[in-house]
This record gives sequence, C-alpha cells and structure tokens, in this order.
Amino acid sequence: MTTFPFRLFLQFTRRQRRAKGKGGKVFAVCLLLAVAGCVPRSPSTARPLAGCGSDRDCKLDRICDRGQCVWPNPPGSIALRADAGGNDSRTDGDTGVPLALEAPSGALSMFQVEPQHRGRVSFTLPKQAPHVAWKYSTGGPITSSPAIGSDGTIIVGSHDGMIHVVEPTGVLRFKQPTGDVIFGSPAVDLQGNTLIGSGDDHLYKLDAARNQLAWRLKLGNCRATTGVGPEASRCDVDGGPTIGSDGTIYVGGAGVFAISPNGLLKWQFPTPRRIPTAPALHPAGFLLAGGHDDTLFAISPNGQKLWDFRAGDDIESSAMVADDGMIYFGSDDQKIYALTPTGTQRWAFVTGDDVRASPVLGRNGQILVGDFDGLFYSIAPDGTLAWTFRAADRIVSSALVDADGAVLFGAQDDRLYALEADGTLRWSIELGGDIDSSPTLGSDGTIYVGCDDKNLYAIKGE
Ligand SMILES: [Ca+2]
Ligand SMILES: [Ca+2]
Ligand SMILES: [Ca+2]
Repeated sequence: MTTFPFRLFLQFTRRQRRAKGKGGKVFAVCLLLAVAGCVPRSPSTARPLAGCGSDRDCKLDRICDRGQCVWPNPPGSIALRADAGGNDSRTDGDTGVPLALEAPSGALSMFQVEPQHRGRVSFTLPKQAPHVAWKYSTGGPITSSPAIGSDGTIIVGSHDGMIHVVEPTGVLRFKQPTGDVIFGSPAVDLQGNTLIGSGDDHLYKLDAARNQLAWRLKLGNCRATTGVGPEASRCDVDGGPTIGSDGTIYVGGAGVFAISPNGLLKWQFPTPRRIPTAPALHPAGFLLAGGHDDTLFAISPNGQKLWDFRAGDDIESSAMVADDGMIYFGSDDQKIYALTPTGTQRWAFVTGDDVRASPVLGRNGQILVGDFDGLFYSIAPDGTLAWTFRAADRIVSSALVDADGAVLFGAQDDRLYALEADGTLRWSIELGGDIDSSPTLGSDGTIYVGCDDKNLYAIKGE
C-alpha cells in the first residue's frame, strides 16, 4: 500500500467516480496494482502522448479519454496505462498505441521468459552453427522448457516424473521425484526457488538454498490423480507457473489457481475442462488462460471472470500479450487469434493444422509461432502474413526471440532452428529426437533445450 504512488490512486478513484457504479474499493486497488505492478517509469523516458478529440481519432477499439487514446477497461481491471496523467507512458508516434506496457515479473525465469510470454531475451544467439557442449540424460522424454536458476543451474521436468536441477557443467545437483509425468515448465522466483507442476496434480516448490522440497500443494479434486485417462489427467498441473510481481503463483490445471509464495491457495477459478496453458498476465491487471473447453478466459486478480472468448477447438497455446496490450494465442481449430484487451476479435489467421505452440513477439511486433503443419509463421500486427519458414515435421516448441530479433525453436524433425529476423535460416542443429521443449538462452549465449531422446542439451557457439 505504501509502495505505489498516491498519484495513481487518485487517478484511479477519479476514474472510478466517473464510471458510475463501479465503486473504487481501496483493497481492490491494492490487489490490482499488486498483480499489474504498475510502477511508473521514470519521467526521463517520457514522450508526449498522441492526442485525440473523439473516439474516431483512435485506432482499433480504443476510446478517447481526456484527450488520450486508451483501451476501454474491462470491469474489475485497472486502467491499461499505468498513469492516465501521461508523464510516465510512451506511445508509438504512428499509432498512438502505448508502448512497452509491462507486467513486472516476480521471477528470474519462466515459460516464455516473463508474465506476458513475449519470449524475448536480451542475450544473443550464436551467429554460426553451434555444437553440443553437453547432454544430461533423464529417464524420460523432456517436453518441459528449461529454466535457469540464480546461480546458473538449469532446471527441467521430465516424463520420468523427476524435477532435475543440473549444474552449468551438465552434472546433476539434485533431483526431486514427483508422482507422475511432468509436462509443465519450471519457473524460478526472485529468491531462486523453483516452482513446477506435475501430472500427479501437485504444484512443487524447491528450496534453492537447501536443494530440497520446500512444499507441494495438491490442486483440484480428481479421485484418480496419476496415470492415463480423462479423470487421471483432468487435474494435471501443466500450465505455467506464471509468477506475478507480488510473488503470487498462477497455474493452470483443473481451472486456474492463484497460490501464495508459502503454498497457500488464494483462489481457484474452476473450468469445466483442463487448462494446460501457462496463464499470462495482462498489464491492465488481469490474467489470461485458455484450455480444453475451447475458451480463453480473462480473470480478475481475485479470481472472477471478466470475459471469455470462444475458439473452435482446444486451446493448448498459451496467450501472449504484446507491447500494445493486444492478445494472441493459437488453437486446435487451426487459427491464430488476435484479441483486444476487452476480448474483441481483431483477426484470426488460418494455418494448415493445429496450433499447439505459443506465439512470441518479434522485435518489429510480428507474431511468431510454429504449427503442426510444419510451418513457422511470422504475422504482422494487422493479421497479414510476413513470412513462413518450413521445417520437415510438426512444430510444437514455442520460440525464443534474441536481442537482435533472431528466432530459435525446435521441431519434430529433430532439429533446432535459428532464423534471422527476416525468416531466413541462420543455422540448424540435429538432436536425437523430437524437440517439443521450448529453448532457453543463457546470458553467455548457451542454449538449453529438452528432447524426446530424454536428454537436456547445452548448445554453444564458438
Ligand atoms: Ca493427474
Ligand atoms: Ca475441447
Ligand atoms: Ca522426430
């Protein structure tokens, strides 16, 4: 309460008074700000906002509010811009769309880097074809995407049911057994502790300092927790975790769950069918998660539905929130969707097969995602195709975007591909099986990725 600027609070309450009947409650503001973490950027980075006289001056579905184009707020969320006064927001000079809205991370590492899942890292990929520095063998295929710990350890889940914590040299530091196959990816919180879900319906937290289990928490009420079959998999904890700036852990399973850092359930947003995707945090103060009832849900920070959007089939692709607040995800209905922050469809791009990978954001704002049809797509923000790159088999792996805009992803043709920002091949390297895991990039340019051949790979340039 004392850490967020009073100015923001005043603006929020003014806004709430104008929007009759919404009733600004202090605790709600605190909650919302805790999730959105809307800390204003320093005035030194400020640029003037694009002005407007009426809604007609604003592109997309935005409205004109006190001379500025803004996204209308879903009920229960806060203003999309952290500061309606304008001295800490930046907008794109051409579109007036606010730039670089951030949902500050509560983690060092998580699926697709940060809570908006844009997949962009500040390090650079090897310029030349790299080599395998080491491989670490687990007892099962690895579809989990590795996370990097505060001391350079690499953490990954395996279908052997173990959470493996591996030294930067490729030797085991410690492993934690779980009761079933692990499909989900680890997140590492700001204290260096690991959070990961398992097919045994539990969320696990590993204590980094002690190399041991801190706690585990059962999520959902499935009678059969392990093994195969609809009831055994209905409560699998596969989606996320995503960690908010206040340390709250959000995971998908038998719905969406919010859990405190000490392992207490804050709330559950129940869904008819499973949520296998990592929840995304929208900077406007809400969560996004899709699942097997073909629906993307927008959920308030206290677990209430704000809106939902129905796709044509299962959603296994985690939502990504772009810098301007637009929302992107794929579905088994063979489409990539673009939604506004209020859940209105802007466009749907038709691919040739299921979209299981999660989109990431290119350095020029392109939406980048691979597909079961073997193509890797780059789509412009207006929904038109920029380029494609063809792999020789399905793509399930979500991509990573480096500091220069180069793109890295795996495919079921057993190759890891590095593309230039324009879609031309930089290099590829063949591993020992399908690469469905999404690669992670270390600060020294080392790539870590899991493979169906049961190995965690470290891949280095010259
Ligand atoms: Ca299960
Ligand atoms: Ca379905
Ligand atoms: Ca293969």
